[in-house]
Amino acid sequence: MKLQRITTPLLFAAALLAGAAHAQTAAPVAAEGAWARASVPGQKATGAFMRLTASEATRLVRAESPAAGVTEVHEMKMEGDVMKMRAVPALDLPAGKAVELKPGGYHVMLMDLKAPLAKGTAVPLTLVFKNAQGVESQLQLEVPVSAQAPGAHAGHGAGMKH
Ligand SMILES: [Cu+2]
Repeated sequence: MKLQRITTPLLFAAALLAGAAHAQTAAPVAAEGAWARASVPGQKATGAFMRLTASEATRLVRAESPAAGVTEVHEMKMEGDVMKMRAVPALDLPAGKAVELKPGGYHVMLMDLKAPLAKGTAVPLTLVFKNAQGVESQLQLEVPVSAQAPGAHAGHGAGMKH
């Protein structure tokens, strides 16, 4: 009985510490080939793209950037002959499987841009993930701004507009 009284608070403290440690855990996700499409003055929105690979299953639930008034995770796909875009509440990232965010597919949408994204600069982007246990983690990126995907042929995809 005496032992019980001592161990219970200790276990409780250990659980609290474990919870605190979790909150600071870095996202189990690697981002490769990230780029954001340069925008011209007057253009209010553009997209950011990358390849995400999670080491343990998680979901991309949110994106934030100081460069945009609104940042959303979008999906673009053909519906009949029309290319349509919509916000997705979460993007599943299975363990060990690369998920592409690319023009014409999933992308991070930067809307209500505060200033044009100039080629050769970088835009700060925070990706927020939530795992099956509901624990959130973040990945901070400095995304290079470019007219096209790194390694893409000149002009390819240049006609796509949001
Ligand atoms: Cu979009």
